[in-house]
Amino acid sequence: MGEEKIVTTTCAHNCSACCVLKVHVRDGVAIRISTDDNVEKEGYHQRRACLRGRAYRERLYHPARLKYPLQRVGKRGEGNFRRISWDEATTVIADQLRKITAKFGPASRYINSSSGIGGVLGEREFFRRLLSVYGGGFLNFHNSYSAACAMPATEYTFGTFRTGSSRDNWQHARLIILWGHNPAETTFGTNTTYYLKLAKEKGAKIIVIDPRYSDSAAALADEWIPLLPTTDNALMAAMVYVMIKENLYDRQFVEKYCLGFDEAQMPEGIPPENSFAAYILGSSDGTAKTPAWAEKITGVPAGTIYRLAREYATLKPAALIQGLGPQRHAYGEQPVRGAAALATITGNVGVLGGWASGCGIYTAARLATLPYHNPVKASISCFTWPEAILRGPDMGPGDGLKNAEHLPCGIKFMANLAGNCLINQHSDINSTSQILADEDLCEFILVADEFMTSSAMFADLLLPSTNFMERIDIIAPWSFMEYIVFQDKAVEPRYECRTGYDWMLEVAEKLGVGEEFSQNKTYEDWARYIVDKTREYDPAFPSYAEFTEMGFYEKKIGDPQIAFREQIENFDANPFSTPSGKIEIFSPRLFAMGKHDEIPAVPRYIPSWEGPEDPLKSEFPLQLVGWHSKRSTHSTMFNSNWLEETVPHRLWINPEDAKLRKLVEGDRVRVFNRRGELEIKVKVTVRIMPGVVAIPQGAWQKPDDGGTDLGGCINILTSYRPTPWARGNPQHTNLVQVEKKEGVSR
Ligand SMILES: Nc1nc2c(c(=O)[nH]1)N[C@H]1C(S)=C(S)[C@@H](COP(=O)(O)OP(=O)(O)OC[C@H]3O[C@@H](n4cnc5c(=O)[nH]c(N)nc54)[C@H](O)[C@@H]3O)O[C@H]1N2
Ligand SMILES: Nc1nc2c(c(=O)[nH]1)N[C@H]1C(S)=C(S)[C@@H](COP(=O)(O)OP(=O)(O)OC[C@H]3O[C@@H](n4cnc5c(=O)[nH]c(N)nc54)[C@H](O)[C@@H]3O)O[C@H]1N2
Ligand SMILES: [Mo]
Repeated sequence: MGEEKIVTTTCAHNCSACCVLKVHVRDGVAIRISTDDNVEKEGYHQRRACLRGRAYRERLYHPARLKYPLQRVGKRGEGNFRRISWDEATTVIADQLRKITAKFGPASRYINSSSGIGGVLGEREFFRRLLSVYGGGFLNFHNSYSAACAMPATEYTFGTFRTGSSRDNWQHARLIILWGHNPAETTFGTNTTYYLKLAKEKGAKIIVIDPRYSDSAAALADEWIPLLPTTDNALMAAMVYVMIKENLYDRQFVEKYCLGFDEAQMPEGIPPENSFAAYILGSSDGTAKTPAWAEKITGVPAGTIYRLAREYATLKPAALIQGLGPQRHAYGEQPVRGAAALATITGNVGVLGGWASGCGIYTAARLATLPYHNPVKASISCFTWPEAILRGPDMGPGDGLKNAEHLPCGIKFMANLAGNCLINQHSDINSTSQILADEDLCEFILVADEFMTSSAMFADLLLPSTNFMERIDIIAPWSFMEYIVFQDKAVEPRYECRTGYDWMLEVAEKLGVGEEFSQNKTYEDWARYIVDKTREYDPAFPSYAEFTEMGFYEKKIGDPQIAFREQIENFDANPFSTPSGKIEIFSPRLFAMGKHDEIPAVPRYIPSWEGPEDPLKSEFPLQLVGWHSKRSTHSTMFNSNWLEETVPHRLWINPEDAKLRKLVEGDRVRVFNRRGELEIKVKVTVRIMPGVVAIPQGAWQKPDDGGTDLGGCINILTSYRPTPWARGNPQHTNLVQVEKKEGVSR
């Protein structure tokens, strides 16, 4: 038996964190995975990995891994493939690129949003480079499935989406509100719950606002306030109502830093009844947004709303930290603008222990990316790719198209690399499958993955990838980006699996652009390039040799970093980067869009389609939300039996709703609406409020012959109806019915 060696690396997937994985390797085989066991000391916190990273060996050695390139036989989407050689595979890609580019031009080529590889040397990054050196670029996308609404809503309010501060701020907060935020499962950067626990130890009260009693509520909260999904803005508006009526908001702060809170700060030329206060008091629409009004909509008792408003306005400083769940909804732009308004009028922006709210991105470190130049400027919202396939040339700026009045043609070449957003992670699987199956629409679909996912089933050509244990890369967490990690290679690639750069180089050579693509660099040379570029931004960053030896670089920040501190401390010299230089509670740019019902200029409660006020509720009475659970990162790891044992896939349902349907724990049910149907077992629990059910997102779709999904993938039920302004994904907004599956024993 050989010696055991330990290779230190980190997960590559998209949970937002980068924790320490120590891979114990003997005779080339990973025999165990442990994690950070360094001694905790002042300034050093362990970056301990969660159950997913610790369970990675099952994925690495999974018998179902893709082993060699596969080419489709039969109809697209049926899932029949034949084995081909890598030489054949790269020839097919080169031929298709040549043909489709000649026929339709560069804007017909699209690289789908994907998050399987978090490192900067991922397949998607290199493919962008390939398409920029061959054939004149590709159709861009903007937004993300993660924060489609949060990013623009935050930017329009504060002039930037970087509204996060460093987490050591929280120890100075007296109150923390986790609003639709569940970092105990979603992590939001390694150790976020650790910082929240520190804050609690120092005396902060923690309130969680979520339809579910989430793991974060269980682990951290002094109080859980359940509310019906899509109704956050009604609760927010009523809080503002209380603050105005009881004169609890920070008037001086509002007068100095805000646009359009009340009549006094409205921009010139806009009728004053458009102010936020006019909406709240009902002078513009005849409805005062009282706690009694909000109670009927949200399900939160008026008394609780009064108390919450008073607490948030008076326990200062206070941090209202929002997750991204509330914005993955039909009118997801509004809760983000609403929370930002609350943080602003309570004077919690730019102060130690406060929190500006909004999407809360915080970065200290900066990591370089691969170079590419894309001459195509047109960009679609990433959620709208099925529309771009179906009716690309008819899409215009009203459909979220940027930098173009229309597209020259639909998407004809689709590259889906390290992602599952063709099917599993995109909405409305049944209608999306039809679009993808039509070979006259999109002419070629290239997929690279480790497994036969539901997206991979639609590939014309399917490539087997290495996983992150089988290659090096450089990566940083996307939430609270304070450090950069070297992802070391632990074991050799299995079967015929290859890393993206490797096969793309072959494609580039077949297209006659090998040297332009590679610049004569090996894969590792590109890692060196990234380090050298990163050192240009940050001279303290180590050399490649030092970095790979240390495995880790932390950007030292010193005192707590506070977003907008400069603006608040010296406003005249440092206005906000909005057009008015102020925090735009009233947004003149949104007002100018002229779509006041769905894209209001001040944050508003908009009764949602498939929300609690939709008449469709008589047929589909339950609101269904998804959530990002600890057992997987999206669909990655959902095929792990180890994790299924730890966290079984269940529909959460309240005992009241279960009783109505004569359901008991573990019963198998049908969950359905007009878009589709799935089967799943139930967990009957008071951890979810009545009227709402929840299914973790990420389960693998497994359709039976009739199209019912036996895998329990929520996206068979979700809607493709983009949000009005961001054109984002409303994947938590759904009405469904739940029925016991007859004839099935538990
Ligand atoms: N373990 C794990 N961690 C992950 C991921 C993962 O897949 N698995 N994914 C990562 C990625 S890419 C992202 S974008 C983030 C996602 O992070 P989030 O978007 O914040 O995660 P969600 O679980 O969708 O939503 C957070 C909470 O919002 C609640 N919620 C749903 N609807 C509403 C509503 O209308 N109002 C309120 N107040 N609450 C609501 C949900 O019950 C949930 O507890 O997580 C990251 N972290
Ligand atoms: N209903 C609903 N749907 C959602 C969400 C929701 O909250 N509700 N959340 C949305 C969000 S926030 C996001 S970010 C998206 C995420 O959606 P995706 O970006 O599709 O993420 P994953 O499902 O993790 O898919 C990643 C794929 O990459 C593969 N992979 C992993 N490592 C490698 C590798 O090294 N090489 C290659 N080639 N492949 C690899 C995995 O096997 C997996 O198939 O989902 C969105 N979909
Ligand atoms: Mo995401």
